Amino acid sequence: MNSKNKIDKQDTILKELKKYRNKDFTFSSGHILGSMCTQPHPIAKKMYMKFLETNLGDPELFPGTREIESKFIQFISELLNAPKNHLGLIGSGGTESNITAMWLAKQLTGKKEILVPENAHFSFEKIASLIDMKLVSTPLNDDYCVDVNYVEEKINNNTAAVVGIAGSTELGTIDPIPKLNDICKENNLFFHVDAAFGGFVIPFLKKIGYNVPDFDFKLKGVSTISVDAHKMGCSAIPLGTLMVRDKRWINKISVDSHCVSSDKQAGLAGTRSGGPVAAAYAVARFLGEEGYKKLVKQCMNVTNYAEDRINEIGLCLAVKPTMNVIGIKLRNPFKVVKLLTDHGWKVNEMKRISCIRIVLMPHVTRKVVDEFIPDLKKTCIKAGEI
Ligand code: 0PR
Repeated sequence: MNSKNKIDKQDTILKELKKYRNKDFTFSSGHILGSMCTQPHPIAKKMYMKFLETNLGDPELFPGTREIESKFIQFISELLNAPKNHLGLIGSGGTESNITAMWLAKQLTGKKEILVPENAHFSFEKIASLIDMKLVSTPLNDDYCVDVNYVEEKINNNTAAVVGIAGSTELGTIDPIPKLNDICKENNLFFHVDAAFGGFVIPFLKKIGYNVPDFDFKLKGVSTISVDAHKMGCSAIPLGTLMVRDKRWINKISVDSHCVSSDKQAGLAGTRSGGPVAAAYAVARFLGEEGYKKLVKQCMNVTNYAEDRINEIGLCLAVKPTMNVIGIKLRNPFKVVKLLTDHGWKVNEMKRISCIRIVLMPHVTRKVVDEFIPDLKKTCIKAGEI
């Protein structure tokens, strides 16, 4: 093929793909209101491209990228007050981190029951079937946080792990992690904190003066924590981190890796791109503590503004927001979601709690809220909600 033909062919393919891409919603439009992701920071986009060919599954080929990975893990370890002996595993997101954490708990304890709050992400359902563990669901209180009395009651000799959620998928609520920590310490249990969403919010909420509970390794009973940079870390998909308190535990989920340059490989993935890792590290370096504090503050201001506007039109929130997630209680959320989609807005239905969820990610500004509220009102009147 000559070069003119090559260019023509590329143009044709590009046009074809663009046609499909144009069917997508975009974060930049502001119309995605229900997603826990956002537009990647500009530096993330640049770095992702630069590291496209790197493979962290073969670290000797890419020692520089491996160093970036270590530096990013160091950043997360400081964010979460990890002890010196910690270890970080980078994967594709909260699902992979939760699977890995429960796999580790099963291997360390030889037991199979996981005490999981009713508000846990559905990734735990995958774990149950994938690695043959049994989920024991623990009920919530009126504040949509787990009832620790039930957790205590359900602990038994088969318990492999207790899970607490720091930033729930549906409402952004934080379970009473310090109390769960005490229970786990007392009973010598593996304690996993799912902070896939909250990990990049709670530390900064604390730093700007919000009264939120401790959720990290400062609590000595916390064994592992999931935190995702592709959510409030504002980096590119896919980037999840599982932080492990004691690096010696990792042998339990490692295998000999005969054909790549490392002796052993831990975790689920083999070949994995350094692109998202370079992107996440670049964002962390660029924003730093001050940048994330500013971002979280901005998201909370928009959340509080949206909360007032939603109340003004006569709708009720499931619970006062702890972070930048709002749940609006509705009789028929499915209908409202459908009508809002007709108006070009994407919000998510939270089936378990009869809500629609709005996540005030950085791309959701006050201006977006001002445009959304009249449509929400119209829609809810039509659906008979107000
Ligand atoms: N843990 C928690 C607390 C979560 O909220 C999520 C995802 C996960 C684990 C799983 O993370 P991954 O999806 O990265 O594996 N929560 C969002 C949800 O299910 C994910 C999401 C993101 C959904 C963007 C929609 C969307 O547009 O709602």
